[in-house]
Amino acid sequence: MSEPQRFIIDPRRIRLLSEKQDGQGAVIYWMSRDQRVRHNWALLFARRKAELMQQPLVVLFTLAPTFLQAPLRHYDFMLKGLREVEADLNALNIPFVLLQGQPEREFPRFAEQINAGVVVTDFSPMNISGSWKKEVARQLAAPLYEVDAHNIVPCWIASGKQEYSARTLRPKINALLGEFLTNYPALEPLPSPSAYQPVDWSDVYHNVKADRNVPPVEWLKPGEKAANECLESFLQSRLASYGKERNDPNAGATSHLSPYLHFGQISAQFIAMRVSKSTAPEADRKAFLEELIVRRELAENYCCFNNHYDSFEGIPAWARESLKQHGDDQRDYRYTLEEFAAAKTHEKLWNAAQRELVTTGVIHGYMRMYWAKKILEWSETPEQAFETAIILNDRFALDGREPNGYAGVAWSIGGAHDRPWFDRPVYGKIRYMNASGCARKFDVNRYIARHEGYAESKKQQNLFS
Ligand code: FO1
Repeated sequence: MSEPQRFIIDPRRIRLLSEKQDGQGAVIYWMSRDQRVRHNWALLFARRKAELMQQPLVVLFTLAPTFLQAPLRHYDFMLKGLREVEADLNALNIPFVLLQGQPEREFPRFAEQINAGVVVTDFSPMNISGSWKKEVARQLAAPLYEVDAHNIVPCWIASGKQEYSARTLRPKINALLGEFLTNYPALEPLPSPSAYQPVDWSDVYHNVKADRNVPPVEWLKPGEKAANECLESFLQSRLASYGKERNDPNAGATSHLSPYLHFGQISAQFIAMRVSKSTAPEADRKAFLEELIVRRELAENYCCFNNHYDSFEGIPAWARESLKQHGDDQRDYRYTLEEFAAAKTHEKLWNAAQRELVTTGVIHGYMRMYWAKKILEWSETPEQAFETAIILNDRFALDGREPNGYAGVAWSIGGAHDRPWFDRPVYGKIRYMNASGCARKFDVNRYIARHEGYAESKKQQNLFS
């Protein structure tokens, strides 16, 4: 095809992280956040670069020995997904290399070995990802391009600053959706297979040091193929009731897509395209797209423009002040991290939510807010509550270590993206939630019964090795 007809990637989706010129050498796609082959703008850009420069293309993943204390549950889900990535890439004659060790050390060494001319990576607003890239960009002879393959409207295009709430970000997103919510071009195969060795996966599994006390979940199959099957089943049987049932944890109305989104095993843009074209009622599609696009990009914005997204000091000043004023209020109950983790509070509803999190690796969106607010109410200090909620969410939730989780805790405990409410003990001006509020929304006894069995059926394993 002639040049003008060939697909182009919107240049606003790409930013250069180092002031270096493209060199004459291999193109590397350093895959990190978007661990998929289809619908991946970073991979499409790297493929395009390789074609324009007539250079080889290599996809590379750097497996850190530990990653923010992620346990086996997460490494298992991720590694099974990466095995599929390797197979799907090889079917396109695109080599996949997995480097084990600290990325900022191993990656530059590899790039030099193969004389990389250009390096492309995918966008993440996480601090750990930012520090890896800063160090790698400094060492590389080749330029480091970052492509936002995770968001529909690129994070830095949607807004150049931390947004106050969904109300202020929504119009900025909606004004640009028409330009960015598009179909993807196909990923062209390379003309011939490469000489790279396949990954030795048994060696990789042997070297992973992740904590085995949080075992893999059985109910959700990892990988790009399973992610797409999960999307199709959601479109067929759950989207049409999403609007009214999404706040009922008993309804099973959720998409189950957040673990796949966290590991980038499916594209939010592809999901949005499928939902927009589905025959489900307008109200249900709108409700789901609000969560998938506006709420998710609000969380990306929070992490991108607030370095303290994972701590109490990142929350709005009005909330910090208000919570500090109530720091000495009488707490009716106080629990330690271990008691929270073992679901050993006085309240059955909260314990059921914690058991859902520990056993299934997901916690229903509505319950996650309630769950976090009670940690605020029953912790010694708001700072300790914030830390406890982050530790528990990142340890057990399959979509932990993700902007949605950090922004969710910051909203529940720290009033981020929310407004001040009338003052009350312990909470100060933070919005209050209680069990009777839940009971008005759904059958709490049914929810409790569904998650009762956990504590008895399994011996209380040590949840913190
Ligand atoms: N990304 C990587 O590039 N290398 C890893 O070793 C890695 C481990 C990992 C473990 C648990 C988890 O939840 C995510 C993990 N990720 C890893 C993915 C990570 O979330 C993204 O790749 C970004 O780096 C940060 O958003």
